[in-house]
Amino acid sequence: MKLIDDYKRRRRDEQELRQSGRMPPGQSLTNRFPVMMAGPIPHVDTASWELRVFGEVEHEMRWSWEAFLALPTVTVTVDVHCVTRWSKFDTVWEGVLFRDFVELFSVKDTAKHVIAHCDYGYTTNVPIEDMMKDDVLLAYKYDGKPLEPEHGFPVRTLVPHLYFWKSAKHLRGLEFSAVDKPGFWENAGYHNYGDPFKEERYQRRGFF
Ligand SMILES: Nc1nc2c(c(=O)[nH]1)N[C@H]1C(S)=C(S)[C@@H](COP(=O)(O)O)O[C@H]1N2
Ligand SMILES: [Mo]
Repeated sequence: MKLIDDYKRRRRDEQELRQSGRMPPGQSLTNRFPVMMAGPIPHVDTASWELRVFGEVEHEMRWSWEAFLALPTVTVTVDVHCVTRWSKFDTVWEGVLFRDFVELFSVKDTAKHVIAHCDYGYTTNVPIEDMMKDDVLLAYKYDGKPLEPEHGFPVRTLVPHLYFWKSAKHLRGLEFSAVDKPGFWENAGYHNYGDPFKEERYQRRGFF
């Protein structure tokens, strides 16, 4: 009967989440943690890893893993929504608050977009004002533990109010750009912004 009980509980939780307005349209609840990865899972060596900040900033900078770990962190509990229609609730992440991070190198007024650069060339673009929200992190712990390789070790961006493809795993660089640069999924027909509550899943490009 355990399976049936679990199923019933999940249906009840899901209903509650819908009624409370936390469930975006067209989504359903998962308690698992699916792995969504466009390519192979990189196994990053933190000894040679660095995070590079470049573009429209006063000081281009690089952080070694050690230097990055020395930055103050915050912990947030957030819901994440994947465009493949699963949502995961009350996920707990620890990392560097993006808004605090940018204080370290002064962003120029000309910077309007943040492009996350990852292993194997995965990129994704987010407007800079979205990155400044108070639950946007450079996250390196999930549920109190280091990120698993398949979930983005050593560091990923966490942008919970947009579809989860905007939360870039295996982060290597943050580019501050005056012009928008649609990334991997955005160029593959997904929406450029990706608000789950507006179901901004796909967009048409071109003439029609
Ligand atoms: N570097 C990188 N980051 C990525 C992806 C990817 O393929 N490569 N997939 C994105 C997508 S589509 C989703 S839904 C989430 C999934 O994160 P998870 O595998 O930890 O669930 O990561 C996003 N970040
Ligand atoms: Mo995704």
